[in-house]
Amino acid sequence: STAADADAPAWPAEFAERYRAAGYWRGETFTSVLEAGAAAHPDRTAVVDPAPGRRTWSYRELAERSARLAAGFAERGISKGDRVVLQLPNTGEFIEVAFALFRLGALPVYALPAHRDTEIEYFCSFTGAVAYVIPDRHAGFDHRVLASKVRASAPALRHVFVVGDPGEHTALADVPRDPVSLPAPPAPGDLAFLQLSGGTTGVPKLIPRTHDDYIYSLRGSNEICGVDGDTRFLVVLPAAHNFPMSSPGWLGTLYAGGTVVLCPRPDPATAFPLVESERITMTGMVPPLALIWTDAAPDMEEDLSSLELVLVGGAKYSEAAARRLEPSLGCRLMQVFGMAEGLVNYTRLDDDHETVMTTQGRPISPDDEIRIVDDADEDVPEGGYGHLLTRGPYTIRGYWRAPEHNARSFTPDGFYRTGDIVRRLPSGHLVVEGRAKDQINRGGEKIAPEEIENIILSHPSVHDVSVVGVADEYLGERSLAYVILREGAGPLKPAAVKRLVRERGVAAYKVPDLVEFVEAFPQTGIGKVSKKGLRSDAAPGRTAPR
Ligand code: J2J
Repeated sequence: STAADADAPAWPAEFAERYRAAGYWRGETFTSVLEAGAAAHPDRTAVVDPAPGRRTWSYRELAERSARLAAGFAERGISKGDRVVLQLPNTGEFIEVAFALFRLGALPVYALPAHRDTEIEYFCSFTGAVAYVIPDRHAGFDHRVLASKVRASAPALRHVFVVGDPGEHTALADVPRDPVSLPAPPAPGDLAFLQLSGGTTGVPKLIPRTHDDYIYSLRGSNEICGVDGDTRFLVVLPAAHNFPMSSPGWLGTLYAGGTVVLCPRPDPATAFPLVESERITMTGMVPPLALIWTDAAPDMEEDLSSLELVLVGGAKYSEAAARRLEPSLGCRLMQVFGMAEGLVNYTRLDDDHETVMTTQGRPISPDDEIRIVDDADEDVPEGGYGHLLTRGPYTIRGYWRAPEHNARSFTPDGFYRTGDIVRRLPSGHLVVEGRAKDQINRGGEKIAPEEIENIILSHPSVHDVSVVGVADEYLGERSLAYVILREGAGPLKPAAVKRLVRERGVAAYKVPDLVEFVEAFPQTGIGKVSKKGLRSDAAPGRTAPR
């Protein structure tokens, strides 16, 4: 057993030995990587935060500032193994705070800026977080008010640190930055952070990643994508997502000694001027955003010629859309099919054009084990499609503090059940054909129907509800809530159902796009709600959405 945290199932010793012997796990940590970068190229720019006045962090500054902040956090009583919910937008503080926590061995829990009361209260109480880091206001929302509410419900929460005006909390700027002594640095097998799963259940699961395993995925990603010291990577998706963090993302770029530029909003009007002025070479995004960029580029004035590579993934990218990206943006496309639990597949720079347009890539590592199985866990014939199971040097062996769920989500021999339906080409490339898990993929944002169904069920007029994904030309899928009203209940408007979900305090992307009132759900043989039936009802003539 390798991970230092008893709450996280670790790789069995023989696997850990194999991964070390193969040179995948090299004994590095995020802290040692940053310190090595600061020693090798201290004055090179590590991070650019363009808004509202351009701020930069050299490698030396990022290392020094995050170490000082770590000392300040330590003085405030934050120590190794403590959980800290980190909810910051794409700003330099996000990266500085993350490295400060890595240095202490405290675990960032990566919340998204869109998360609201329900999610944040859950993260804080479930993880027993001791601190919560927020912006004062972001996108019209006052995070300090939410923080005050959360403090009342999460007794372990001792600190709220605010970037900006702290209100009744503590300003991050007031955390002491004196160079005081620090505890021992983290060990390579330690947990580094808790990432959020897309989720299929009422509450999201937390993904424990170690320094060793994650850094291997960064190194592999960098090699595949050609990331080096000259790379200028634009973070357009929320920095807390696994994709912009590691594929190859801001952590991959920092690992290679490149420059990370944080984009406050992903729209072309914000991002294109930054591509031009910061001479961006690489970025990654979800298919709906890639479509917006593709459509916008011909009519925009900005010079995008610095752009060499755009990664697209997180949801199925249609072949038609893929074929339009390169001519429009004047750069290469790479498809990526990844998951925060581990396995990441990329098309390769030397793949032929058709492969890049029509597949979702092949795994990073020769030791990523892939099984494609039927409902009985038997391997399907080569080339057929089935459930994707995987295990390997950077795929977790279980979620954090979730033994019952782990028994379902992992096979007894440690393969992760991805819930994706794929087929494999002779070249090893995977094509994502669909999904077997109860999840909606709304343009790359994942929604667990059960979480939203539970909220709608709490309405006194609601007898039953089923939330499903329906095909959407633009988002790939959007969400539809089928609602059965109680007999004799007064009429309910779709808007009232949406309001109920919104007012419960969940991320806006989880509010159902559509609400329909029905008499009954389609039934399967065993009398359970058939979500598959609902989906094909909702999208006549189309295959079940992915
Ligand atoms: C179809 N479905 C895809 C793709 C992910 C890189 C890229 C993406 C993620 C990510 C990531 C898909 N085509 N190209 O973490 O490092 C769906 C699958 C998968 C789930 C994982 C990364 N790329 N998906 O999206 O943890 O269903 O990670 O199992 O958010 O997204 O979601 P998530």
